[in-house]
Amino acid sequence: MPFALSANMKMIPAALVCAAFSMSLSSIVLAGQKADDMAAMDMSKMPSSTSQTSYPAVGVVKAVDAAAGKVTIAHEAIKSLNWPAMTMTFMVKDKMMFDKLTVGKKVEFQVAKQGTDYVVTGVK
Ligand SMILES: [Cu+2]
Repeated sequence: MPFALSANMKMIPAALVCAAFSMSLSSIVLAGQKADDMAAMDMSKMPSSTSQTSYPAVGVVKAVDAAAGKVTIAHEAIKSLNWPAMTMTFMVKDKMMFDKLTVGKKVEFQVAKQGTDYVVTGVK
């Protein structure tokens, strides 16, 4: 079935060309709107399929609580998240990362949103 779907998708531009010669302008606009709806549907699927997106960040480790799996980092602005620079506490995904999270150290790290929490998913 996926093959049949992709075959149909490839045929749409050809159909639109035919429509341009043989159909009214309103039919072409309608076809365009259908294409927009499909694009919007694809967009709405993105948050769930990319919920593990990691955002790169840089900051200085301020405090470590390995037992609780948390680290406090004074991070620089994270443009991809629209965050200003601030000091905040993150959950740490893998306790192995505490090897690299030393108080006072400047680290490059990755942040991902998990539920309502922001989690450090990687440290360089
Ligand atoms: Cu922050």
